[in-house]
Amino acid sequence: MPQEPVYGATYAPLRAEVDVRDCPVQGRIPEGLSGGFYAVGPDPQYPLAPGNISFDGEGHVRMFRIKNGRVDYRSRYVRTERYLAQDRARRILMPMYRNPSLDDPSVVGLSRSTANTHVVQHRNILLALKEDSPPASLDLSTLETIDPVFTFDGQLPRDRPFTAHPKVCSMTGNLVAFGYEARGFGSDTIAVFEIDARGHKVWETEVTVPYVSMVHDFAVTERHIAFFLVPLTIDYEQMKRGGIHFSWDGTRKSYLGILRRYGDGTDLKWIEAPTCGGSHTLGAFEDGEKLYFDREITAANPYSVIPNKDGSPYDAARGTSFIHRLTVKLDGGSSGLEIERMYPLIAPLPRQDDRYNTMPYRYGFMGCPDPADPVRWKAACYARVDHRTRTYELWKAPPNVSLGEPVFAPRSAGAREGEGFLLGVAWHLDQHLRADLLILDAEHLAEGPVATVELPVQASPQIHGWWVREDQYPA
Ligand code: V55
Ligand code: FE
Repeated sequence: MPQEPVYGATYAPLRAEVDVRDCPVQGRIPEGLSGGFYAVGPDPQYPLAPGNISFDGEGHVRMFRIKNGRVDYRSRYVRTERYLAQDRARRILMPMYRNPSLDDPSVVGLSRSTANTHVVQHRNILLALKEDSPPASLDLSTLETIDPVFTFDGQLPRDRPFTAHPKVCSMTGNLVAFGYEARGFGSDTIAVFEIDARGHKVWETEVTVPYVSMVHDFAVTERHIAFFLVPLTIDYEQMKRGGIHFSWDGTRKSYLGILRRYGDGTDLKWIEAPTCGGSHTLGAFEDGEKLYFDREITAANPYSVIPNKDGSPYDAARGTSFIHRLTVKLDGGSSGLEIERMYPLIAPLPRQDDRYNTMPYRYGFMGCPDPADPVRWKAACYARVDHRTRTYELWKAPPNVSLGEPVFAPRSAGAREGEGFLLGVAWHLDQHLRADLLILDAEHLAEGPVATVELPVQASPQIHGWWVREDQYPA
């Protein structure tokens, strides 16, 4: 059964690869909604080894392909090098999250990627991402794995990490990405780079971090790149004891780092911030004078599955995420960081209209518990926040429903910001996790789904998802 909370990611293993043609639809698929909703999550190929965490399950990708009012569903495991080796051996060969010291000797030198965290379209392929490795490339239509270690034609060395949260630059169309621990296991280097729409690496630089920790996401604006370092630090002692890669070290400060795009990285400034956690970017932009970095922030360790270094138990209240705006002057100084909580919504997986990844933007979308419900964990909602009015609109799901991270699908390539649909998966906790795809009008969320696409079974687990418009598929 899924862990709490009931909104956000659902981690219950499924293992079955599923094909359903012409899923039943309640309501009507909106006119003009054509494309694919892709998502991925960890779905352990074999039961997790004792002490291992859900973040280490093998990546299972799924797709709702929507066209001409019909919906076909398909899911496939990513055939990573790890998956294929374990499939042949019929057992786990890499038993601990990002700790290779316990690996079976037969897999030394293979990619450890689970490809389980995010999927992003790039040119004519789907990239399945795990932040410790290069992407895996998949066929957009069949979900077959094309290349388990996709190096952008040799431009990314096969031992280089690639973030699960690259951005598509709204102005250039470049895929802007980074990898941390870039110069080998435990290194304090982040490599930052851009791949243009023709697949060519057009820029790369390297910067150094104040301490080595999980750098899960970042911010890209027209002229700058920002990292927010939180103390989910590498823990060598824990790994020596056979544990996972990270623990939460609440004795460390957080840091905001800003550098210029297309520079050599020497202008990077780290600005100290109060100790806090959180992982995901909602949106980011600059206005010439200031940079604005909107992201979820927690008071302490955001992950129940990652230990606190001091041995204290996970604190759910201090681990909840709220959307904050980080504002900083772009005058090259290293002070004046402002951090403001924007909304009372608990929202660890916020998303924007992805056509605005690097630009001023107005709307955010997220799953969250009902802020008016005293039993906060029991009611799942989808919300749209409006930065112009600092208000939000909610749709509250029926009871016993867990909602996955939503994605925004524009009504058309040229639609206004936020004009389109919000898509998300609802797992029914009282129906053995049988799932529906919900389609809501993103400008009228409170009215609830305009279409509900029914699966006969559980949907595979999900962390993050991506929308591919019809015009983005290869001809
Ligand atoms: C996250 C998830 C991961 C991971 C690191 O949600 C961070 C954040 C599914 O694996 O490896
Ligand atoms: Fe993420």
